[in-house]
Amino acid sequence: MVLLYRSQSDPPELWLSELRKFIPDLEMRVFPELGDIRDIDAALVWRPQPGLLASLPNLKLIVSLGAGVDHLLADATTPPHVPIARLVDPYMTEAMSEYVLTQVLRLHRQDFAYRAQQGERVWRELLQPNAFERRVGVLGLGELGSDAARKLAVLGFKVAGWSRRERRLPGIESFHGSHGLMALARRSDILVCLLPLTRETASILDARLFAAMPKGSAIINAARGQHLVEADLLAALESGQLSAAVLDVFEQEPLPREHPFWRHPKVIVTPHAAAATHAPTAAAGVAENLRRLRAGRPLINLVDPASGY
Ligand code: NDP
Ligand code: OXD
Repeated sequence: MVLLYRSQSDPPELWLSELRKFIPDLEMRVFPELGDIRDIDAALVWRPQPGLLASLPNLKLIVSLGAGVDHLLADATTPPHVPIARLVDPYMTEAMSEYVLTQVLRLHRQDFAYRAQQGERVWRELLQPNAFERRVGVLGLGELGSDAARKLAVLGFKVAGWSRRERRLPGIESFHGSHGLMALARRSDILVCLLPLTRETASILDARLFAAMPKGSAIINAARGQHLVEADLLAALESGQLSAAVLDVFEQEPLPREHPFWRHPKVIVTPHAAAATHAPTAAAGVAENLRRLRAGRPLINLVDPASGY
């Protein structure tokens, strides 16, 4: 028996019908209707209420209904003996790459400056570098980062990426480990964050990193709000060290109405919308794990709690 806890935008009936395409006899309960909790062996969750998972005595699998699992690992009540699988959905990967390409092109083609000029009715063509003259750095070369990096390279940008372990991707300069971070920052005119939120990556977008980047460079954060030290970003924009920021995720979501990012001329805000979970495309991967659980076969997309992703 599967428990569904908060399906974000998709209604529970949609999850059930999509999952039943793969497992016709699947039974599902939707929180808060728990029924007999001893029946529940798998939970599909997004930011579950603390203590809920620990209260399920026969739980054998937790599935995050998002790619990130920081919401589960940060909760001390998440039972440590139950494996956690995360969402890996090729359509989510495509959606994130669309977001990253849109925002990199917006920065590359000086959209901020042209919008400001339009506001003043100024007709002035700006000097436009070619894509091969623009260095883009991607923090995180996992499911999302590697796809975005590859597509940016196809557009002609000079792309480099950063990962924990050494990665080799065709046409992408690779950096890894803590020593690689500053080297990547120094060569990045546009820096895209697609890291999981872990102990090592929290507050990684900070004054030290911004100071290492070329003057007038820009950042895009589509990972987690806690990657960014917001006060450091505001200071870097104020000093001109950074010229712009595109932010999809925030320390506090929804972004409070009084937050300075809303009206900042050098900041673009999107409401954690870069790559949403969609039951019709995510269900195949989730169902595969439920089938494996039933059959006692090895699970896929498992998270390593020690590394935090
Ligand atoms: P993956 O787990 O596939 O990839 C993570 C990447 O980050 C890997 O390349 C990994 O390195 C690297 N990494 C992790 N820790 C470190 C570290 N300490 N130093 C250097 N590199 C590190 O994750 P995904 O690509 O699927 O997702 C990334 C994040 O994107 C999610 O965790 C989530 O927070 C966010 N997200 C945001 C969405 C939105 O709508 N805004 C939607 C979906 C996801 P290595 O390759 O060596 O393991
Ligand atoms: C995710 C997200 O982690 O939507 O999937 O942020």
